[in-house]
Parts: sequence; C-alpha cells; structure tokens
Amino acid sequence: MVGPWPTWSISVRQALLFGTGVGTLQNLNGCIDLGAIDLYGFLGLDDSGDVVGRIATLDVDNDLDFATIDGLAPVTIKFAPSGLSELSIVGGSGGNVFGLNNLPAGITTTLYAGEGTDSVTVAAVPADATLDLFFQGGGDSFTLGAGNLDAIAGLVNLDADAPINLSLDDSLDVTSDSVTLTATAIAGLGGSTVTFTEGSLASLTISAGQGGNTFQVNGVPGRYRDPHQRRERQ
Ligand SMILES: [Ca+2]
Ligand SMILES: [Ca+2]
Repeated sequence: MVGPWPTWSISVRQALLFGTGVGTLQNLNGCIDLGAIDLYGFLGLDDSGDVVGRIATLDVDNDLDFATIDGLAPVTIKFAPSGLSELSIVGGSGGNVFGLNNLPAGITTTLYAGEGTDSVTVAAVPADATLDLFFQGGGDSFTLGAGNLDAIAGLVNLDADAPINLSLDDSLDVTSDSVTLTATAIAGLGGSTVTFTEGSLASLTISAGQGGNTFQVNGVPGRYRDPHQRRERQ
C-alpha cells in the first residue's frame, strides 16, 4: 500500500455510491482514490447487474487508514476506512470470488455475494467490526479464517437464499481450543461465535488447530428444506 494522501480534500457527509442505478462498476475506468475525500458516511459499490464473474479482494490497514478493493471494477478503488459509517458491496450474477483480508474497524461491512455460484473467504474481522454476508443462492462456499480464527474477533452474520458450504479454518493455531457446536452456532474456535440460521448449510467443515482441542457437540446443523415443502407437509 502507498500513501500519504494529497493535501486537498472534498467533504462528503452522507453517502457516496458507485454503480447504483446501472448496477455495474465496469464503467469505472479512471483513478478512484477516495483518500482525499473527507467521507463520513456510506460507501456503496453496486455491481449487481454484472453477468461476468469477478475475482475481488478487499485489503484494509486500519493503522495506516488505507484500504483497497481490487478486481471488482477495472481500476483499484482506494479509500480511507476511518471515514466510513458503513461499507456495502453488491456482487453480480456471474459467480464471484471474494477475498476479504480484513475489514474497516468500528463499522458494519455488508457483502451481497451475487446470484451465481460464489466463493467468499474472510481472513480477519476486527473486534469492533461487523460483517453481514448475504449469499443469494447458487450453492456458494464460505471459508472463515485463514489458518487462525483468533483473527475473526468481530461479529459475522450469515444469511443464505440456498444452503452454503461453510468451512472454518483454524488449522495453523497452536493453542488449544474448547469448542461447542449447536444446530445454529459454533463457539470457541476463535475470537467470535459463528452463527447461522437453521438449515442454511449444505456442509460444514472444521479444520481445527494443533494445540489439542476439546469438542462438545450439543447439536448439529439441520438439513435445508425448501419453504414450499415445509408448507406442504403442514
Ligand atoms: Ca451466490
Ligand atoms: Ca483457535
């Protein structure tokens, strides 16, 4: 990452939206550098109308107050995370790969993965941050943790229109964990409890660490049932 920012600035107090109305970020060909913008508000990136799958990466350095999103638009989108009250990213329908290496501290980040078959990986969530993930059907895959779930300190909320494949990767952790699994949550693998709505998982894979762990299974995630089938059986 590079800095510092230019000395000029523009002030935006409410919302800065890209792609809204046309549903694509693919017309953004110039330099998008929001570091010089005094932005205290909502940053929305809407690529919902894009039918081509994208490989997009979010990198955030909260200490340097610098963040980038690569691959979602033809250019890198740069911004200062401390200036946001919320970040929202909406993916298109082509089957996307999202890598969220870190999130802005202190705010909610919302990701709509798209209607295709998408893959989302989240490596770190700061303790005071929240991630709301919406998997919009397509048999998506979601991996939480890049070897150590201690980096997932904030809240992660999942919502899915169709069941997803969930993997929890704590494989590089050398400390012991005491893990509790229920039908709707896993606690103890890292810094945060992972919750999921009943029937939202197609599969659950846990890659536990190397420290000697204890697992208590109080329930297992239930099988997905279509809402129409549920009504017919009643
Ligand atoms: Ca999807
Ligand atoms: Ca752990």
